[in-house]
Amino acid sequence: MPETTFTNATQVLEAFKGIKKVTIEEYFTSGHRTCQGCESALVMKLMVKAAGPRTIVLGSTGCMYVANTTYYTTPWVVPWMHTQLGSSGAAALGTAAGLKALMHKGKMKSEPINVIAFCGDGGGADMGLNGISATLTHKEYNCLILLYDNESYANTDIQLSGMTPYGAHTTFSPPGSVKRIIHTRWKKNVAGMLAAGHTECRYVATVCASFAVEMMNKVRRALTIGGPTFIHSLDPCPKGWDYDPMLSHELGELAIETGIFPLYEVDDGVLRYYGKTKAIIEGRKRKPVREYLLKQGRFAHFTEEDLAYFQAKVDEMWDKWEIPGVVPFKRLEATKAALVAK
Ligand SMILES: Cc1ncc(C[n+]2csc(CCOP(=O)(O)OP(=O)(O)O)c2C)c(N)n1
Ligand code: SF4
Repeated sequence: MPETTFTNATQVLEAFKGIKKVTIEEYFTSGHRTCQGCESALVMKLMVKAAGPRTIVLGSTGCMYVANTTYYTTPWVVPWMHTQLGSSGAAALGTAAGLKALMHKGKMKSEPINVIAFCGDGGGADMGLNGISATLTHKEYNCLILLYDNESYANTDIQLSGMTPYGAHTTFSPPGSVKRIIHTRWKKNVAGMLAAGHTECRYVATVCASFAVEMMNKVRRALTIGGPTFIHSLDPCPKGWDYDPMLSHELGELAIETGIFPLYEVDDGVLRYYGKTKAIIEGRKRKPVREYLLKQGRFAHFTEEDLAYFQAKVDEMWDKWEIPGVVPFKRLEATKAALVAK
């Protein structure tokens, strides 16, 4: 076997200390055809800017594949590959394993290369959840899976997914005069589920591009800490959520300020809340969910009763969950007392 210097090391990407320290180079540029105000496109741009040039990006089918690679045009400056709708986990793991094998055998220069696979909420939280779960158990491979969550199967015309919020109007859940609320399921808690269920995965985080530096730094941390890691990004989508594209940034902020989408990371088993979520934990009042919901046409049919139900579910997440916004179980008082007594 040829000599090799392979170490399985990751790139060391220090956190950007403020917006002025963010690098100027872009690796997701012009040439895409996403909607005006598309936050998922911004997530792609920030994600790869944070990762830098020695990065391979893989993407499952969805808006970020279709709108970004149409008729021989592409905004990607780094190597990029499309993978099947439910396959972001397998693509990430396979690519990381392939690079590792080639470098180990001396068939490729040994250097840390970032592998990032992205998926939409349909591709990641529904169809590809099993593959992501499997990947997060393979701690010997360095790869990041980023789920960009626009809360619908957007590319095929806004069908509801397991991440669509309660009551939202989608092409599969149009409100009618007889039945107003068609979609009655509550959104999955994917980041919490993956963090709690994969104890050897060293990094799971939630992000929102309205808080761009924080978002890029979480990507940098995930790639630096290594092993398979996971980030969930909430992305306002003007087409699917039905609002004026200029409100994308504001809606991202409101999702955090109302407490609907908590920002946190689980880093080597330690949970840290971020930004306005941290402020809420420390006592800041959450904004009422109606300030977020009523800016979006997909909730235009909501009555006071629907708003109250939504608010109560979010309140429950903050007031009753064992770890607010992350872990929903409640321990029995007797169990808590027994643990304290030990
Ligand atoms: C196995 C499979 N089923 C269905 C499709 C059709 N399809 C293409 S994109 C897409 C929507 C994907 O939704 P999501 O993952 O949420 O990404 P988004 O379009 O919202 O960016 C669907 C259903 C497909 N490409 N492959
Ligand atoms: S439908 Fe939504 S996610 Fe898709 S390109 Fe348009 S704004 Fe972006």
